[in-house]
Amino acid sequence: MSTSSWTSFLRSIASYNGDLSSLTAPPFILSPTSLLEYSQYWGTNTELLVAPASMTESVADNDDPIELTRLLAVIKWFLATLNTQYASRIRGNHSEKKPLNPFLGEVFVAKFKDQSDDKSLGDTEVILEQVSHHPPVTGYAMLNRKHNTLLEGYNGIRAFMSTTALNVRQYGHAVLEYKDLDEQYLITLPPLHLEGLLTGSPRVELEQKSYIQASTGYYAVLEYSGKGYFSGRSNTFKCRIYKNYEQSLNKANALYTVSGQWSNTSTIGRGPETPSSAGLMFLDMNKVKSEKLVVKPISKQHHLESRRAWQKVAEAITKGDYKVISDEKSKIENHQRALRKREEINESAWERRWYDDIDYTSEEHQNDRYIKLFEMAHLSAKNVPSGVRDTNSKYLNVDTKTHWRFNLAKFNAEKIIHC
Ligand code: HCR
Repeated sequence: MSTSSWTSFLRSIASYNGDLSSLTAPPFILSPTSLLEYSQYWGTNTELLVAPASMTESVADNDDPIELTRLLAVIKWFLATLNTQYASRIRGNHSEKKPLNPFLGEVFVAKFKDQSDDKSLGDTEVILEQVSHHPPVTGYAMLNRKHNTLLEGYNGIRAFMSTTALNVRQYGHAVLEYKDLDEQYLITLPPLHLEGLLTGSPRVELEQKSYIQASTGYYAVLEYSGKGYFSGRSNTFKCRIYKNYEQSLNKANALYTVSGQWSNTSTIGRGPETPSSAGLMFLDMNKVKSEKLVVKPISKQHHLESRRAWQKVAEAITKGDYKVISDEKSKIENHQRALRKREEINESAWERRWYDDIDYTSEEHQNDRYIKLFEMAHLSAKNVPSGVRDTNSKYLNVDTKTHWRFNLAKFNAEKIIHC
């Protein structure tokens, strides 16, 4: 990559604000992968994902309530997803690149195949759909039928530049459900920023806080920092676990604290602090098993499936052929424009395949279990950045509460596109 083209790219993003799709990037900074695919990483670690499903009283090995043991297991899984979503995906010589901007209705389906000897994990189906283009929003679901476990949610991003970093706020949330236990976990999505733009090697650092609210009441607060705050290391976090939200108002009430690097190792201790070097090993990311993602060959994919739809653009990006990239992208964009025009004329809207938009202000959703989780954690259920408190005055004038939710019945009835 030439220094001058990188510098001119940096100059072009210095004044940039908002929708990442409007950012014109030179070929060397383009990724051949659609942003839609990035949500697959919620499902990589099947063993950790399904572990809580079989944690009942009978497996308890200390005096902790089993509900607390399950929350700790959910936190293990969550840390492993942070690693795959934000770090291990670009390990080695790779750095973050600008992903392809998914079109409305684009889908990605695949399976994390159970590779265990006794096939005890079951396959995890990955079901992703681009439910909005402006602003870009992806609906995601990881479904493990063997363990009756479903992780579902949606994600939208807004970005703005500061002097040295691209700052990203995530909108949306995830809900993990162990259906046999009738237990749910609301998970908020942390803010992040891209470091290393000036040196040409962008990488993600998580920041501020994210929360996990269990339907059992247990509550976890994760605090993130990069080099130099908690320690001199990147990808550092501290996670305190409480009996409930109210207990979290005083850190001294923490039942456990887990700390370390979400991309490496972490330790656990009882109470509000963990000794930084001692402490009991909680999770060693190097030992976490990932299952293999199996995607249908492109020739067998539907034209709405990511890798088929973007095939020519992706090939051109790999070859660095800017003319073909731009021609093939234009074809997709023009087709999308024509579809939107037709919908406008027919006064119709693009029908989402497997996700519904749910208005939490409507009467029929007042007893919704997900709203209850927001209330338990004192989080705003409005359309505000993920993890914002319901008391945050900056967002009190936001009135909408529309959220995307996976519709399993629709997916089960799907006749054309299969994993
Ligand atoms: C910020 C980012 C796009 C969004 C990606 C998200 C937040 C998408 C949802 C996933 O669940 C988690 C996730 C992981 C990615 O790390 C994050 C991406 C990292 C970089 C990318 C930017 C748009 C890339 C910009 C490229 C530069 C050079 C301007």
